[in-house]
Amino acid sequence: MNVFVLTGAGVSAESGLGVFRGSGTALWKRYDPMQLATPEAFARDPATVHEFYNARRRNLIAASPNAAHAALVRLEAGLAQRGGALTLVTQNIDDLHERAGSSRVIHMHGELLKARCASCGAVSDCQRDLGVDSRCGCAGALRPHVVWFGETPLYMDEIYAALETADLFVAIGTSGAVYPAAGLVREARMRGVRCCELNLEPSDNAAEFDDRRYGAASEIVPSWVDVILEK
Ligand code: BJW
Ligand code: ZN
Repeated sequence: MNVFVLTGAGVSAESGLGVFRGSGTALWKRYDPMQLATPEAFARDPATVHEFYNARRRNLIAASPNAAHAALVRLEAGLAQRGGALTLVTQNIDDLHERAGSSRVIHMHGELLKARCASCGAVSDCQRDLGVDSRCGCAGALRPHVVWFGETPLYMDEIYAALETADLFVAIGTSGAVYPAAGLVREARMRGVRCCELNLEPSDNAAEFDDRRYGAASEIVPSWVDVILEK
């Protein structure tokens, strides 16, 4: 069986990284995304945008993967043993899937521990704070390697190709509010693929899923993986 998993901020919530939408502590309740997560905001006020991502980068470096990340590592190994495969696509810019042990993670919204040169496009590892004076070898300004509103998400061809061979589509901890990620369930359905949602509460596109399980990711992802690997 080929399983396509799409994860969102909910999978890392219990690792202390926070979510974007929802209750009072959610990032986009406290900050305006248009002032922090658009290319226009970075052009207007790069220092403020760097400050926002520097704080999140420090928080990420201090965080650890949780039981949901670990369960997806077990799923990858279990599917491989049975002649299948896992495609793990994440909207998250954290590296908690990798740190848990997932071997191939497709980061469609980029990676916080990488920087990109705004001039030559070179991508480099980045564990430190960035500022307006941070420069690439070519002297171009460095920016966080993340996908902001209005920018094209990464690896879309690879993502659509993986959907072609999927037998099961699973969305974990994502609100279904941001496209094109939120449209992947519809693409999967159009191909006749069964779709399952694992979330704390119903997402904006919950009606598009055939199966739904609600609860904390650290509990429902391990128990769902048990069921899949028993089949
Ligand atoms: C738990 C839990 C627990 C909590 N256990 N679960 C109108 C219609 C359609 C589209 C558009 C439109 N107007 C504009 C657009 C386009 C726009 C868009 O979608 N806007 C919407 C807001 C309407 N999209 C774009 O601009 C994208 N680019 C684009 O469209 O290019 C054109 C194109 C299209 C198709 C192909 C090719 C090109 C780019 C989007 C970039 C998003 N960037 C961000 C910031 C990244 C950097 C950063 O981190 O700062 O990505 S925004 C933010 O949202 C981040 C996330 O990856 C993304 C999704 O959020 P996610 O992961 O779903 O988190 P939340 O917080 O929303 O939800 C958390 C969920 O977890 C909730 O459901 C909780 O219940 C759950 N949960 N605790 C389990 N313990
Ligand atoms: Zn450069």
